[in-house]
Amino acid sequence: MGKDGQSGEIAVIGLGYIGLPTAIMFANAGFRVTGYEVRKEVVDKINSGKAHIVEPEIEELLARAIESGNLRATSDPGEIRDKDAYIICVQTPLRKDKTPDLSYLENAVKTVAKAMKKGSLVVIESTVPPLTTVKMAKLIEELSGLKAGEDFHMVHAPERVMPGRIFKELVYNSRIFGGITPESSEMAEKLYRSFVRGQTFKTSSTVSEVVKLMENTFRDVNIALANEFAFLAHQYGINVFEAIELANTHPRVRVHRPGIGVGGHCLPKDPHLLLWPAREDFGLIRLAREVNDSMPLFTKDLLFAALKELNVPPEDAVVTVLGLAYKGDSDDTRNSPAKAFIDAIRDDVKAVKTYDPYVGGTSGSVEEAVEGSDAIVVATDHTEFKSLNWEELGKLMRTRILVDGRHVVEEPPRGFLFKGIGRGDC
Ligand code: SAJ
Repeated sequence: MGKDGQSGEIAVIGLGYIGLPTAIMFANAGFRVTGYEVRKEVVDKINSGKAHIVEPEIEELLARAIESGNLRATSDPGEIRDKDAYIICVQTPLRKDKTPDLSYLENAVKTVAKAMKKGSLVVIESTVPPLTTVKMAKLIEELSGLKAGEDFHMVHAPERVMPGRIFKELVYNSRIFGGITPESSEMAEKLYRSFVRGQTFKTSSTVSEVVKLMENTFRDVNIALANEFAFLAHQYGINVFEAIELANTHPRVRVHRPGIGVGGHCLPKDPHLLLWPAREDFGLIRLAREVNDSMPLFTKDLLFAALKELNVPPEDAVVTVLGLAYKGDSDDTRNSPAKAFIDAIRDDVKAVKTYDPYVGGTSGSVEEAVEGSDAIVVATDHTEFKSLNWEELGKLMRTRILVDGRHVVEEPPRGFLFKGIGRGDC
């Protein structure tokens, strides 16, 4: 690493949603970056200047990084030897039993241990259970013979970016550098300030791991609270969104949004990571996960109540689901509540049709998707769905049921039997 910490050679391990944008930022900041990725087709695509993920600004920023010669991708671990810094951005998914699968991380750490040199800085950006970074430092000591904190430096530096705003948030979000030693934190902070303009904070690796998990657990628990407020709105015959809007006029209240569920690769997983190494369990965090995971079934109940009210036998019903992505204006369907909802109704209805403008393999248009349908269920808050002409679409349907799982409808459309999560007033 150059003396200013602003030049040198970096290897980024894992070129996914986080790794590729991070590699691009370091390359365009002047570092020579080698992106290591096991998926050969991804390597080839990146080296041709094409991104394999959808994200605003990525095409031009990747082209600049490749054309400058500062970024190239490889699947050959021999090409990431003796780098000044290694940035690990691999997935840490849950197994079916909700325990973390750290195999991707361990494989990445083993690859780094064999490639690194004395003095290398190793950064784990992946979201990991508390105490993982120190464990990985011990693994590197065993494999490399190097001494943690003396012969190499190690840091947990979690990302906080929101898909759709990744490049802005990589620059302007504040960042935390949790080192196994203060010197490690210092080195990482200097390295990232080559492109980070937000505030930077230094702490221990375990505090950093817990902070990242707290952020998403805080969000998941607050979404569960909003979902319980929605259940209460049905008990009291009120519109929960009107109540939330008024509650949020309080200077210190920020009630989240109720909906068909919590998807993505983070919120459904991170509370489990936070609890995993704990010696005892805690009720609130796990219960919040259960509440959020129950929302697709609550939406199914709304749909079946509507079918019953209009005497449509479920086994005769054709249901159109608008939206497969886990969140609005995204193409990402990982852990999508829409898929959980479809799985929950598939065997009980005659047919399910889908339309998502961002996701392939669905109907070509919303009209085609609703043609002859008995019910529309909105499962994603894509901007496009907020301005649909429901009365016009209703003319194409056999029965006019509309179930709003993402609060895209304010006024129930004329001629429809309308049900919405939290719409106890309808
Ligand atoms: N959701 C609700 N109600 C809400 C907010 C979200 O039902 O009020 C749902 C969304 O529809 C979606 C899921 O929750 O299905 C997750 O939504 P999200 O907006 O949290 O999106 P993520 O998971 O892509 O991003 C989160 C962010 N974390 C926080 O806002 C604390 C992001 O900053 C993190 O970087 C990201 O997780 C991550 O990678 O950890």
